[in-house]
Amino acid sequence: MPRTLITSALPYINGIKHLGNLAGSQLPADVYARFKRARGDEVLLICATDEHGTPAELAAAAAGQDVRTYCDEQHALQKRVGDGFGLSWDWFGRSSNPPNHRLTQHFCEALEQNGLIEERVDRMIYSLDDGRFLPDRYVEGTCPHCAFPKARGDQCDNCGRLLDPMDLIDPYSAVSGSKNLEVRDTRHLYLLQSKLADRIRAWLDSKTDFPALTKSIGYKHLDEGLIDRGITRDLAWGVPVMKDGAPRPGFERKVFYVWFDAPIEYIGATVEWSEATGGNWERWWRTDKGADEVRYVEFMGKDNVAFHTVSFPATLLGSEEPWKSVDVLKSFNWLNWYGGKFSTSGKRGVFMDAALELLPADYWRWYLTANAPESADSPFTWEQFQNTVNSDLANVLGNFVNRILKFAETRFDGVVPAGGEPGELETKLFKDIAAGIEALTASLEGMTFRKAAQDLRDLWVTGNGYLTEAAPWTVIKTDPERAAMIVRTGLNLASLFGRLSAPFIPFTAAHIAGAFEGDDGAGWPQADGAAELSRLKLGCKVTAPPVLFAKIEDAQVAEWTARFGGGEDASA
Ligand code: B3M
Ligand code: ZN
Repeated sequence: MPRTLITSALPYINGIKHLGNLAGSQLPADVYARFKRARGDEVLLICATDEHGTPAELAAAAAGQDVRTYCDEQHALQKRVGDGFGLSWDWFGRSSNPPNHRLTQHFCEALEQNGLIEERVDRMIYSLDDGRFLPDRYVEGTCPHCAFPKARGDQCDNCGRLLDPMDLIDPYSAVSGSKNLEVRDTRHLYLLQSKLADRIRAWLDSKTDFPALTKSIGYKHLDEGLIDRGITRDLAWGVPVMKDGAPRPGFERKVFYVWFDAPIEYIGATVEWSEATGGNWERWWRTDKGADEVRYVEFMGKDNVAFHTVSFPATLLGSEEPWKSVDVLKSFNWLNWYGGKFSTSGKRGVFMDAALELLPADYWRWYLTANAPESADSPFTWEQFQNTVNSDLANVLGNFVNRILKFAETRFDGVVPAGGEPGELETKLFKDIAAGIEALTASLEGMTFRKAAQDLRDLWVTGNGYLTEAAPWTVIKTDPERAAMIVRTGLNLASLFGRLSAPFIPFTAAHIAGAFEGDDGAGWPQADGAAELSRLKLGCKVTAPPVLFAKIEDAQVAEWTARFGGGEDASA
């Protein structure tokens, strides 16, 4: 059985994610995982909260909580919302858990043994008013590359460049706003990435299945020249820096940098899963223990790609140990909020918890997959959301399923009827459906999600067209045998649509499967129309499900626009 390991960007702990985060990482990971499971792969879908670093400390301070309590609560919250969206994680771990601590310390040790770690004395920004160093996001200022006035110490949100806090022009403390800063000496561990540049490039060259966007980001960073990277910070919350089983002298009040330990949590979370379920994490991660047979796929927004094509490979390669690395890294552009950006800090846009209060998960899942920001940034608008939901889900899929099941209930005693033989219309339908299944399967295998949604929608449209043309409600008056044939085909189409739709809209797919007695909706259909459209047992009981999708009314759009904002903040 093929084995597929699937991960996504690990959501930061500092608050519920917005729909833009979901669209480019956790949702496609789940769609792909559900598809691969249906195809019979052994799948491990791993996610976790990324809990260390300055964002966690700052958010906890803002919430008036100690960091651990804050992280406990936020982790539970993110888990609940993820479950609500149907994200079918095999494990949702925490980077603050012991396995990640152990692994992070282990990697540093291995890197040091290989001559890739050096202690250096750094000049770092110290805030006299805050009485502390200001690493990463603790300091903000003007970006030296694009002059954006609110660049964070680790990265500029405007131009995407990775920064060193010392690069910022006119820096100020993110905690207090104080500009009363000075530069002080502090000792840190450096990972000598410069020594690994050639190996990382060769590694990236070897990743022939990486999409163009991913490769271009990786090469851009390599071409800019790899500099050695500080992997420790003057912070209290994080993975302690150890040496020979004891706190490393001089590093007692320091921890590893969040971006050093966060990707290691992919492995850490798998260890957590192992410990909790009796699984075997090594056969997913150690190529000497069977992981060479794993296909590892991951999903993330473009801002995270450099860390996964350069920094994390540096950790894995530099360890000289047989770790599995990613085979396909599918990256996404931005889903924008109208013309501007979703923003966690600016609270602009719809967040996952609020979305679920408005409408069931499948409405969002469908929209976000059908409009995935794959080839370019793409905007979320309420109007487009309404349009997509109403035309695809309510008018096409929902209407089809309801129409055929109601008709079978009222005119065929609520069973799959026997009688009749396929005619010309069915022969054509079988061919179209086979071609459609083949296209959809290829799109999902290729992780082109917009195209996959388009393929699925085309299949629904084909089914609707067939039913309209075959018109069983007219035929039944003159030719009941023929009507039975059409209804049987229509019911099989509905059941087929349930299975094909399951990766995208799993809750709805379960409702559809529930309409057919003895149908578990599992498995992935073959590209064989005749076979797939005669699957249901003759005489099997069918029950029309409640209306699958309610149309979104203009009044709702008006209300949501007023509540969440829309076009008016396009330039914000
Ligand atoms: N937590 C970034 C983010 O939430 C980061 C991803 C980590 S992946 C190891 O956008
Ligand atoms: Zn910038």
